[in-house]
Amino acid sequence: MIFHVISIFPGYFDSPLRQGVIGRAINKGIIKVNPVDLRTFTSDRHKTTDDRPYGGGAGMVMIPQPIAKAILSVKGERNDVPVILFSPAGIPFNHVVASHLARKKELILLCGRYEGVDQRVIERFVDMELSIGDYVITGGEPAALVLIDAVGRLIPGVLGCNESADNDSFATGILEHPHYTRPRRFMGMDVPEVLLSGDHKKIGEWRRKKSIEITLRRRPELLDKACLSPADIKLLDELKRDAEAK
Ligand code: 4H3
Repeated sequence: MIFHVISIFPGYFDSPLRQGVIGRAINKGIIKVNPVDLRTFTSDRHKTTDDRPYGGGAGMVMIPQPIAKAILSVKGERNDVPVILFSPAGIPFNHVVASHLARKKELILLCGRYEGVDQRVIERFVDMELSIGDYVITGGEPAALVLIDAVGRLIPGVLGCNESADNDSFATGILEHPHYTRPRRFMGMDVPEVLLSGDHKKIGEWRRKKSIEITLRRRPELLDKACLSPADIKLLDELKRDAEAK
């Protein structure tokens, strides 16, 4: 999979993409990130990418021509490379969106700066506006990194089989159970006994219970859409009853 990233700061992506699981996937050639320097598509000697907003007001707006040229140069003759813009006004980026995007062969990620990009670029070229959360950041670049990581790790071969995405929060529809490793006792706190028992049926049940418990407490709205077994629903009813009793 190829992520083309259009930005005025193409160097922004260098170090983060050399690290960890995603760095390894790039080295192995499973995914590729192609930073596209927006300034190479400008046509004045100052390499201008922004201008003052029509209608007045604070801040600058990204001018349309270099963005259009950059997108067209990446697309070439192809008509099937989705263009994604990061914006607080986008649809929420989540696991469902990530897993759809993980099926594409190439994506073009457009990173805005300043107040944003000229609306006509969005109308003509952008297929999807995505938001990574309800806050404003100074440019789309961190959002592009979030998308590359979240989508990249879903691509076959990126995670080893010991790090499979199948049990992730959101793949299962609920939050993950807590994790423990050595030492058995840390600052007076013991690892829950059941995890030392070697009884994998009991361990599985305990983890499922903890997952449902933490989801009920922190993100109850996730339970409405989660895929729950009859045993899960019984557990959930008990937890709700306990909570009311208190
Ligand atoms: C995306 C982009 C927040 C998000 C963003 C988000 C800067 C877009 C500028 C850049 C515009 C102002 N902020 N929540 N900021 O995903 O180009 O909106």
